[in-house]
Amino acid sequence: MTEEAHLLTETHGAVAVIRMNRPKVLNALNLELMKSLAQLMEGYDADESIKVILLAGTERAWAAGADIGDMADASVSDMAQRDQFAQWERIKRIKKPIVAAVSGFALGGGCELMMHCDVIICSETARIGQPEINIGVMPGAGGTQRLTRAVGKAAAMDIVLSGRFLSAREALDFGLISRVVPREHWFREALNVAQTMASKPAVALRYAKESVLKADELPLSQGLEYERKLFYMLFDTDDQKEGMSAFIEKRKPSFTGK
Ligand code: CO8
Repeated sequence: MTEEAHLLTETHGAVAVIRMNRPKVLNALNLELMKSLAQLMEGYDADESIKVILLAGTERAWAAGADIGDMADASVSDMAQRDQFAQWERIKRIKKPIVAAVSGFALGGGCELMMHCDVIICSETARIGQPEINIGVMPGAGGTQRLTRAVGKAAAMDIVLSGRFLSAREALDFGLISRVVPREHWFREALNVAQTMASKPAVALRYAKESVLKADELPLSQGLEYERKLFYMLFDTDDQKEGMSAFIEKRKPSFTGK
């Protein structure tokens, strides 16, 4: 395990694990952490030996939001000059699947970071919310936009305007997260999900992620066209030939990622 500022990294086969590691402030997301996170993810995105990124917090907190201490005295121009959202844009552009392993608090910027991930595995202990309203602000990294697309207007208004915390079960019912797992297995289960995903053909994984994300951006007819083009393009890959031949020959496929 190596240490990179506030992040710890390790690899499990083709899964790169990044653990946020500011436990004293419940993994509050300061600029340094976000910069390192974007940089690490870009590195893994370019690394052929890595197929899936797993982002985790600690057992007590995934992340309790942006670092309030860093923002409390900031002026409008301080905030604009810091341009923290540039780091979030970098994370948005990662092409490989990102699995979130969430335990404990996922609040404010923490909830928004969770929503930047593709598959969200939560311990039953998770407490999820956008409590910015309680400290005089509002969500700023997608909490009014991605959340509304994920859960619909009525639930998003409830979450954002009340600042209340959802349980993992409630978040699952709202469609905000992918799975809830027992507290003692939260990391292991998320790693299993990531490792299973990493055994799939790499180009299909990448196009499938790209296509699902387009559903938030495009009208249905354009989204369907986009999907169809990517579907056709997969017939240019060795893994499509291998996957379909293996099915017909009743054997396990051996994917090369090409
Ligand atoms: N920032 C800085 N420090 C924090 C944060 C935070 N977001 N959250 C917790 N901490 C610190 C506490 O100050 C405390 O430090 P210390 O031990 O030195 O007093 C330590 O973490 C432990 O926290 P608590 O003692 O409060 O622990 P509790 O178990 O009593 O409570 C809570 C846990 C409920 C999570 C509570 O800490 C809390 O409410 N935290 C703040 C949650 C919040 O409001 N989050 C939203 C922040 S604003 C935001 O995210 C805007 C995002 C905009 C986009 C991103 C741009 C960068």
